Amino acid sequence: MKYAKSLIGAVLGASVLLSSAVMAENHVITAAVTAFKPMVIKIAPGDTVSFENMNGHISNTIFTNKDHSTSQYIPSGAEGWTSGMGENFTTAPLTVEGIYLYKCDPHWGAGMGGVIIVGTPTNLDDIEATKPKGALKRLVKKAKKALK
Ligand SMILES: [Cu+2]
Repeated sequence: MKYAKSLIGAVLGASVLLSSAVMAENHVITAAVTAFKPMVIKIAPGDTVSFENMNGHISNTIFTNKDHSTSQYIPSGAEGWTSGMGENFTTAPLTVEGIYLYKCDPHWGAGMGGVIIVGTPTNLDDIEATKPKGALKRLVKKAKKALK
């Protein structure tokens, strides 16, 4: 009986692992001239995001401030990314829930950036507390609109 119980446990455990692996999705964002499409996506924790048509573009979560310091607008405990120039890039599974802002360095002046919302937007208040300006402010506005 003890053996049967542990066997059932093992089978259940394996099926939970399997279903979460099967359920993780990959979402595609396409670079188009000076925009990422779609600009805002909502995904589930554990999903991945692929950037395509990236010739001439970068996907980067590291933002440079006026004083040359850097900021990331991602949930605490999450890992950001910087793709290579022109690289069709796929993120690691985004497991930490919250809002991830990223931009394209060569076209950030034209406002080329995007928003990935993973599960619950845990860090929206943190991002707003930084009083984002310009293109960054626009990204936050788009994120809030998507959350309504
Ligand atoms: Cu670009």
